[in-house]
Amino acid sequence: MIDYTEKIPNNVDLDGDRRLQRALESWQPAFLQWWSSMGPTLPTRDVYLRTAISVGREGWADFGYVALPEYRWGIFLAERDRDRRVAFGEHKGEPVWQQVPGEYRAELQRLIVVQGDTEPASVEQQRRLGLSAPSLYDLRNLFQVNVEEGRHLWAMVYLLHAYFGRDGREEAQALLHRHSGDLDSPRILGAFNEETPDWLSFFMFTYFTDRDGKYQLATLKESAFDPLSRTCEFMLKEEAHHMFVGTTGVDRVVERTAQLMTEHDSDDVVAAGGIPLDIIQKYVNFHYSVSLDLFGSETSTNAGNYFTAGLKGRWLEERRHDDHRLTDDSMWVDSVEDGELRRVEVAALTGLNEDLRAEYIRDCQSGVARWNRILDSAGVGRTLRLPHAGFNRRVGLFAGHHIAPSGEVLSEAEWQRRAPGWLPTEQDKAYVRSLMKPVYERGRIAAWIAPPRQGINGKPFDYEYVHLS
Ligand code: BYC
Repeated sequence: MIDYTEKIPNNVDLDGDRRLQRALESWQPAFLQWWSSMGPTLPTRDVYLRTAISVGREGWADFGYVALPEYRWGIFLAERDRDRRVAFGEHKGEPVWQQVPGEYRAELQRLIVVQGDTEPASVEQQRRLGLSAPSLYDLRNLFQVNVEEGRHLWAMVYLLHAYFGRDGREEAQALLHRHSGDLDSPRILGAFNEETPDWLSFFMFTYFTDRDGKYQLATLKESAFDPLSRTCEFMLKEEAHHMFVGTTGVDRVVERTAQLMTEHDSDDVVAAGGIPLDIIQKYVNFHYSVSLDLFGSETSTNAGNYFTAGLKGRWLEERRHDDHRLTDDSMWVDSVEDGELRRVEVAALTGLNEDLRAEYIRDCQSGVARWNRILDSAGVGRTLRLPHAGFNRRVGLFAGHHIAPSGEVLSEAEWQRRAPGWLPTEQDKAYVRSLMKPVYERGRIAAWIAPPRQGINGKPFDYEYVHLS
């Protein structure tokens, strides 16, 4: 169980390590200051939120009204498995590490900092969305995601403070000083410097970008550094709700658009206040492609080194039927050569980012299949699709090339001419923004989105999920 009598709720016996406790207690006011200046801008009295109360399988969360700044951000690690052994790389079979081995210190710290940096970044990106939520239900879900991203920041800061000494404490400070989109001090990864200016972007972000989070956390859960593994295991539990917000959010936008298309027997749903399918497709194209960049380059010596060292495994590592070392294996990756797409054989260790990305793409495909089922059952004879993995890429082997959603390699001029048909234009974004009017009456919902099938924690949709101040 988690100790909530402490200033920092935790299940890591913080009480037993006064130095660490003091260090984290001195970081806490900086975090709260960051939350008040960079967190949600909409003033609220309280919000119906879940808070973690244990890390066990059953009943780990408690629901109730909480004033946002009083949310109990804490440090929760999944239970320790005392027999756990390294599952891959050159240390395969050895007991997992409870401390950071000196030779891997820099790499581990880097991975933890990159992971930690994304969490506050997303809160910053989403800070103004409360001003235009389509319903109280959605507003509550936004805040739930935000407080949990804040807690995920705590999770990484704990590791930095507990295991990386002075460098770790400095990195923990820096996590509050970089800001999404800041020209002088931006967030580390590309997608986290993009804007999330409207709720369609928010649903796409929670579908595509949070899903990268799911896959990256799952590979860090495999880590030989046990405290990181246990931290990520618990984070993944919370992450499931973020996926749900994205999946059902896009479902509901598609459902509403399909409804309006059939009602008006037209693709043009603008007059009826809906979001045209073409715009939804462009948002899919954008968010999917920037999220593909988050996996790093298709060929990466970093990825191979992390794996060999035991720092970062593969998706479901223990279910893979190979030697879990991969020193003699190879795989194929797509690349552009002489203006054509080619398959290139690379060492399996070098291709690990691509291995993970392939799992992610399969998962994304399931969302598209869902949305197409919604269109189909509404009788709309059109479909959404994922663009080619090389489309709109800034990182990796496709960066610097222009690939159409169909996979066709284009010249610069051709790309410039056709890109407005594939990526949201200023006009598209302005239209979506024009729909973003807050709907804060109980049980009501904006016209561009369908209501959810059910509410949160068994409550109805028209429950008063948020009390505004
Ligand atoms: N933007 O060898 P390469 C989440 C850098 S999301 C900018 O190709 P590597 C969440 C890279 O850092 C999950 N820079 O890649 C979601 C490297 O720089 P250095 C976050 C990029 O290292 C929603 C250089 O390019 N967690 O949790 O194999 C809401 C060469 O890189 C980008 C993690 O990412 C980019 N997109 O892999 C809230 C897990 N991509 O080191 C939260 C931890 C690459 O040479 N991170 N670069 O200066 C990692 O595992 C790896 O750092 C990456 C990159 C997968 C990101």
